[in-house]
Amino acid sequence: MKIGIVCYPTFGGSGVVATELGKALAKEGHQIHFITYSQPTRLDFFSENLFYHEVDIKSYPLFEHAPYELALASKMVNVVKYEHLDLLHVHYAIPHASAAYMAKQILKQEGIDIPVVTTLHGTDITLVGKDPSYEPVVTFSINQSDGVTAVSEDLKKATYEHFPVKNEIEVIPNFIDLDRFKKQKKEHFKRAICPNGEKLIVHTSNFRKVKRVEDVIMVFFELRKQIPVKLLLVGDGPERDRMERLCRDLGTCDDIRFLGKLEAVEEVLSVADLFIMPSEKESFGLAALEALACEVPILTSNAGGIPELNVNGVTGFVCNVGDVYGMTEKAKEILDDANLPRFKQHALQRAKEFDVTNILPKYVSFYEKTIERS
Ligand code: GMT
Repeated sequence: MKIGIVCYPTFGGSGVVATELGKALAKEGHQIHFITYSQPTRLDFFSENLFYHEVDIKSYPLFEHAPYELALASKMVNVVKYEHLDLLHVHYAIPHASAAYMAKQILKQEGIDIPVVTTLHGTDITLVGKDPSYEPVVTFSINQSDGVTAVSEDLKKATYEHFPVKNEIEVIPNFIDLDRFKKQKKEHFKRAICPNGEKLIVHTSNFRKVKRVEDVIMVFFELRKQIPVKLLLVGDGPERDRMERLCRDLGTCDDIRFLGKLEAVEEVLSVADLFIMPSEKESFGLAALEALACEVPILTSNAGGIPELNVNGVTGFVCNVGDVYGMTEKAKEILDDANLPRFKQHALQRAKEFDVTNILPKYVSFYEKTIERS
């Protein structure tokens, strides 16, 4: 198939999933055309089946905000027309699904019927999408898509709860490439960070409020009173300054390192003993799956779709959002030498269920079904 993939090209989970999906499809022989405003972060290798089309956003003194959606729709029209695409797959509803609808209508005038698949990722539904300033357009464009998928059962449920959506939504969970995300030998790195055999905790996120990074720090603060631990915080975002201040106020700076944005997050995960994801909202929790793949148990909140990934008591523990003391107790249980090897083993076993080779066929058959129907 010839497939156009539209996504955010940044570090965010939806862009990562879209890019990894395109790469995996290309390896299977499909021709993939990425349509984004800059080169996707994970689009890091050459393949005769991968193409990248940059959306050219023209600015003009009249525009306070350049109309990205129009530039994107125009680019979609041209790529579908000249590359003879079979299907457009847009990741994250805003504004990709509505731009795809516009492109579809324009192409219809020229006798081309392009099927559109929309994948809902989370905040496009649970946070931004349900805001009255976007809701009517989001509802409309989901209903106009020829196929809709969501990355978890919880997100599917949330979509039906928040929007008058009539379309059938198919759940296709996120996936992981176990060839890339696997435990690597990085003992020297572990010794440098934990010279006295401390247990190492890792958190990665985009440091937005919804990630509750302060809970990671507070769990660490409580835990540090009881066992020797160190904390690595990977990523960057609006909350980072506040979190650095919190570490200073708590006097924990010597044991916490802020690493900023990292390409090779799997190298850090390879030396971790525990991954914490205390999010307020999380449709799937791709970062937690990346940790599991590197044999790291996960301590998570029970938000959104996380419990569909984290098997309570097996791959880690699931606690109520904001339950810092409960999380501290569970962290201690996981990090106990009598338990840790078992949790690590189960982490890898669970990650294998989400291996790209298991999930890719679900997308391929969804595409085939959608093309056949339209
Ligand atoms: O988590 C974010 O803020 C980024 C966001 C995105 O759209 O890039 O992530 C969402 O999509 C990921 C990939 O499907 C999911 O793993 C994340 O759980 C989801 N984030 C939220 O629901 C908050």
